[in-house]
Amino acid sequence: MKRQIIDMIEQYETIIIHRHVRPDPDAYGSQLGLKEIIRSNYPGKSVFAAGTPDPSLDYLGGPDELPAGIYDGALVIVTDTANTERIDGDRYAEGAALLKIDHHPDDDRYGDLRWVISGKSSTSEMIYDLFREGAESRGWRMDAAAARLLFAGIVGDTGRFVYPATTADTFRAAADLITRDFDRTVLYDAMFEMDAPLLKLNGYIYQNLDIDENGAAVVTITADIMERFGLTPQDTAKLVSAPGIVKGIRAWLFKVEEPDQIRLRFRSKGPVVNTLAKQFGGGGHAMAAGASAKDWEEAERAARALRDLCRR
Ligand SMILES: [Mn+2]
Repeated sequence: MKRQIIDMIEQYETIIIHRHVRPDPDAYGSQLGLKEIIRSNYPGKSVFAAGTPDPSLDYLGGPDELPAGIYDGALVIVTDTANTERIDGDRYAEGAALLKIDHHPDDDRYGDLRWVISGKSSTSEMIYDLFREGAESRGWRMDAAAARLLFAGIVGDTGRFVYPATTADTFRAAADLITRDFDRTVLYDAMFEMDAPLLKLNGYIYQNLDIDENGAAVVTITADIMERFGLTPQDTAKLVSAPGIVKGIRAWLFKVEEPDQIRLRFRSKGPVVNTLAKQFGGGGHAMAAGASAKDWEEAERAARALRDLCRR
């Protein structure tokens, strides 16, 4: 598969790389890291990063202006994005070929070619593996800028090497990346000054994930918890997809305390959850939906309904 991807990259003069909306360091790291690797090893190619800039990730770089007509005959690569609805930039299908590189479950099998390793720590680690293949078969080199990006993506998606998807291969990739000439201290400052509270909440979510034998999981985030971490209910929305990486999980519910209601966010990797959301006065997509409950009792009913749904 990696050889096939490298062949594909070599075939195209113009390559446009997309990632998901509401980006995180792995989205930026895999997108911009891959761009940097291709650009530095094939100086003749035009390589672009698509998407909306996210100021909180400026320390990693940002997307490019896309010239008119740039998609004609181009290879489009989408990194770290499980389904087409989450792709940032709606022109992703306008190229000559579409390639998906991702580590989430392959529920939305989009693209002419897909390289998906569900359960891998990060897409950035996959880009590192692709680089190794390129280094062996084509003599690819990696500069410090690319190493810094991939390292940031791995650190971000593993919660600093804590989450269970962190393997010996992840550490081997990181071990190689840190031998390249970038300043980790400066990178850490930029990464963790910004989102230390979110990382703490992320850790809290993994530790308190109430998952049953049918793969139904419930996360409860009270006002107390948010106050302890210095976060708002809106901040918690950034983490709603996080449990998707947990082994055996099929569908989950985030219950988030707001001033006058409990926000319910349903996510799924199989069971259709928007019907549940509708039962509680909300709606949304089959795999991502939301509603609100007037009190904790109603929120608990939603949790029971989710567990019932996964039992079927
Ligand atoms: Mn990721």
